[in-house]
This record gives sequence, C-alpha cells and structure tokens, in this order.
Amino acid sequence: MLRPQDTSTRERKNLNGLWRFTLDQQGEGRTAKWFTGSLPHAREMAVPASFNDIAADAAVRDYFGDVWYQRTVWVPRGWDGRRIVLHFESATHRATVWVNDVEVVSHEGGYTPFEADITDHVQAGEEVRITVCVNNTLSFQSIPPGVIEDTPAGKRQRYWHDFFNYAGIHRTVWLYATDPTHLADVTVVTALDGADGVVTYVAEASGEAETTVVLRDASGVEVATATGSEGALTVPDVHKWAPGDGYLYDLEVRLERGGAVLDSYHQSVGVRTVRVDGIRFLINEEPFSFTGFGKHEDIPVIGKGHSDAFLLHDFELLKWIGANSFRTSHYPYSEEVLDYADRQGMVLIDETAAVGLNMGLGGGIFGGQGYKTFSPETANDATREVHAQAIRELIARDKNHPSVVLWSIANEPESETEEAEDYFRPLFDVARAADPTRPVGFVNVMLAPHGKCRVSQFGDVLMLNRYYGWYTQTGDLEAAELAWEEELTAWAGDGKPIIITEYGADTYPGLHSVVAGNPWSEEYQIEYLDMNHRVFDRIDAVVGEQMWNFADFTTTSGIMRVGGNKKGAFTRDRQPKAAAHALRRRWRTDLRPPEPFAVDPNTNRE
Ligand code: GCB
Repeated sequence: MLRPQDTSTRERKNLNGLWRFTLDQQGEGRTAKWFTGSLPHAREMAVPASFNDIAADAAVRDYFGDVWYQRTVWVPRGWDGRRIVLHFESATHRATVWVNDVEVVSHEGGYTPFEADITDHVQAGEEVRITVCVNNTLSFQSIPPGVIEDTPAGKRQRYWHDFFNYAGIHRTVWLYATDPTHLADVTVVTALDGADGVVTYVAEASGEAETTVVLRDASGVEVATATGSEGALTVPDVHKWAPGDGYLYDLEVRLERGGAVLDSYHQSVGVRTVRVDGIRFLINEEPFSFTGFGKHEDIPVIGKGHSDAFLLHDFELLKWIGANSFRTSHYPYSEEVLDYADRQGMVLIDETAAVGLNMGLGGGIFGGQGYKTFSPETANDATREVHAQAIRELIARDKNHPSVVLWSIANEPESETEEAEDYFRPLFDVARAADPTRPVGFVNVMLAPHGKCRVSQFGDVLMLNRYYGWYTQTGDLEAAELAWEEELTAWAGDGKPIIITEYGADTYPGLHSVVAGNPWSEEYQIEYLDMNHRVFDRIDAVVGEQMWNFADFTTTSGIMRVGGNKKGAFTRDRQPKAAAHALRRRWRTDLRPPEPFAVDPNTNRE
C-alpha cells in the first residue's frame, strides 16, 4: 500500500476535522445499522485525536467497546472516471468502514494504515456519508492483549502494558484519486559500492503499463534513470544518508502507456547500509552507538492523536539533548514521524504493538495475574497470526525509511518458557521474510535474565530493559551497580551488540534531596543514570543507551504511578528535569569542555 500523496497524477482530499461521534454503550449500532443514517445522540469529535481526554467525563475516558464516527464529504467533480480510495492512516484498535450503506473495509490493529477502493460506491460531484465503527476492546487475540473481566461493579477492561489505552482515529483520513491503472507498491533497497550508491527498486502496478524511474538528488538534478518494473540504479559519488545527515534522493516512479503518464509517485530514498558484525552495529560500515530514548505518542488532550507541532518540538528537544535515535515504543508511530526522522537523520528502532504479552509482570507482591501468558485460552495460535500480521504490516509500511535500522517485534514478552520459544521462533522468520535487509530483535525483560531467556537466541541484536536501582535494589545504587554489571557481562558473552532500550527512574519534577539515594527526587534520577552509564561504559558490547522515557506519559491509575509514569527526562508538557541537562552533558560531545592541556613540566613553569 502506498502512502497517499499529491503528484501530477494523484490528488488527495484531507478529511480531518470535526466528525460526528457517539459511544455505543449498549453495543446496538451494528444491529440497528447506524451507518444507514445520521448517528443517534452524536456529539462532535476531533480527528485526529484520541477521544478519551476530549470530554471531561470518566465514562468517555475509560470507555471500551464500539464508538462511531461519521461525516459527509463531497467527492470532487473532477474525479469522474478516476479510481477513488478512502485511506485511514490508523484507527485504534480496529475499525469497520461504510460508505453510504455499503461496508467497504474492516481492519485489525491500531497503528497501521488501511484503505478501500470505493470507486463503485461514489459519484464524482456528489456527497457521500462515511461511517466508521472503531473498537478499542483488547483481548488475548489482539496486539496488544487485554481482557474484559466481570467484577461486582460491572465489566472492566484490563491490560498489561504501562500506558493508557488511548483510542480513536489517531491519524489522518484521506480521500484520494488515481488513474485506474496505478502503482500499488514501491520497494527500495540501497547498497554502497565504493563511493557509489546502488538503489534497487521494485514497482508493482495494477495493470499493464511501462514503468520508468528517475532518481534525482536533493537539488532536483537527475542522477540516474531506468525502465522496467524492477532494476538497479547507480548513483555516482553518492551522498549517503547517515545519522545526523538526513540526505534524501527522490525516486519518481512513473507508469506510462502510449506516451501518456498514468501514474507518478515520489519515493524518497536515503542511501545507507545497516549490518551487524559481531558486537558492532554498523551503519554505512561504521560502528554506530545509539543515544536517545524510548518514546510514546502521548500528548495532553489529544492523547495518541498525531500533532505536527509536537513532532517538531520533540525533535528539537532530541537535538538539544544530543539524542541520535529513539525506539517507537510500543507501537508503530505516525508516518509523519518516520518521514521527519528520515529528513533529520534520526535513527529509529521500529516496534510493533506487541506489548504486555507477559503475565509475570504487574502481579508482583499484590498477587498474580491469574492467567498464563501462552495457552489455548490466552495468547494462542490465533494471537500469533494477528502478531505476524502486525509485523508484516509494520514492515510493509516502513520498509523504505532509511531512518529505520532495526525491527523490534515485541516489548518485554514472556521469554523464559518453552511456550514463548515456540511462539516467537516463527515470528522472527516472518520479519526476516518481509525484510531480509535489516536486523531483527525483540526487547527482553528483567524477568528473563541471561541464561533464562529462550527467545534472545533468535535476535540479531540484544535489546535489554533493566531497572536495577529502581524496581530492584531501590535506592541502593551500589548494590544495583554490582548486580547490573554482572548480568550485562553475561549477556556480553553472547557476542551480539547490546542496546539498553530502557533504564529509568520515576522522578517527580521539583522534588529534591540533599542526600543521595532518595528515589523520586531529581537528584536520584541523575545518580541512577550515572550509575547505569558507568556500567555501560565498562562493557564493549553495549552499543546503545535509550533512557526510559523521553517524557512523562499517561498510564492507568494505580499506586505505582503518580498521575502517570514519571520516568521522563522531560515532563509531559516537555519541560526539562535536571536529568535532561545531565544527559545533554553526556550525549552532546560538541558541548563538552576541551580536554585540559597536558602540562609539559619543561616548558610550562607556571
Ligand atoms: C518497562 C516497559 C515500559 C514501562 C516501564 C516502566 O519495562 O517496557 O512500558 O513503562 O518498564 O516504567 O515500568
């Protein structure tokens, strides 16, 4: 599926704005066919946005089940004879869409795009009604998983991931038009040959036509051209895409018939290579060391709704602090984020929404979960198929982004059991079949330390989340340092690159402590980070540190969380905690004071 764009042959209409909206508390909308007319009891709702925090109402915020969105749109008069497509960048966690009375598409998974060819159901120059039933209920067969439990107070949604289950239409909705003969997909893979770049492309078309490709550099100068639906282009003296240097070429792919251009699509291309070599992670054959964060899409009021302003501001802060990378924890982010990361030379670990597949977490001293993670009744073969599809859709969407250097197929799943090994083995194959060019891994949890984890054997890279000094050895950083170094040394023995994908300490902004070892204080966050950094610096295999989290974020409420997760270097409204300045001093090598002069005792007598 191609991302909608305006070109000489394509035209888009943005459907963002205020839609009619209603909760379906009785679950009656489908049987009552709400899509056949104006939605009952509708209020207005912003798109894109999570619906949860818009209303000042707990019934809306904590709602689970079906919600309905509706609007009308005029199909442009000029689109007569064109193929007309309705495209959703995402709807969380699943959706069914009707155009007038006709169901046109259903999609499972809250963070990847889907679309429907609606040519047969609309008329150019006429108005149509679009109705979307979005459902945010989590089950053991959804990614991420959850359950609905019957409690004396009624049904409750429960899940095992540590962020609020925001839902709704989170990203842009498009109506777009192409020629009936159109490009259906474009794939590019890049390589380096000495000073030259090689861009291999495959273009899929919906019908018979000649394919022509033209590669232009960033100033628009043509550097290579070819014909045919697949081929390779050589770029003499290539300007590589590299961390901090988001140089992009533009590949125009054209479908032509009898001299007429039927379709033209522009694919940006960053020429770079990625490879793991022993304990090194190589970008363009040079060792790369990740600095940065696990992030979230989490913004006041709009929740997981995309905001261009926050996108830009977050990247400014990432640059300010010296982050060269982040992980799209714990789901695929908006495509605007990926596009911008490409242009900014930001390096991404791209993650599926498989988070919370671990019943060992969250029970703790307050009792177990009462579920087994993997069993015929819980996460089972059907779950794995949904998970496999989530991996395929992530890779299909993001395969052409040079910023993406590593796929993360899950965050902190159960990985110490035989069932986990059986569940995950084929999923690594799915990822590698979908993209043979990038390393694949998953993020390991503290409950499956070295020697116990049975899934890390499948990864090209080890990604570890560890909280020594926070969840264990709380407040005792000396003990934490010893335990952490011992475990990390054992992992280093596996001979793979290690990226610390999470390490962090909740910190209440403004809480201070003059004595060391005082959790929640701004000082402790810095002491905790310093301890981690000492450990990382002693282990050669550690090629990355991504602190948890970039900013404070919303979670379900509970005694472990004070108005959300407070492990941010920045507050939720993006103000720096003291730790942000400490990270900046470590990561911004350009701001470090020059090395003190070596004093030659013979010439300098001061
Ligand atoms: C983790 C999870 C992350 C949580 C974090 C925490 O290991 O991957 O989603 O938010 O710990 O703060 O507990």
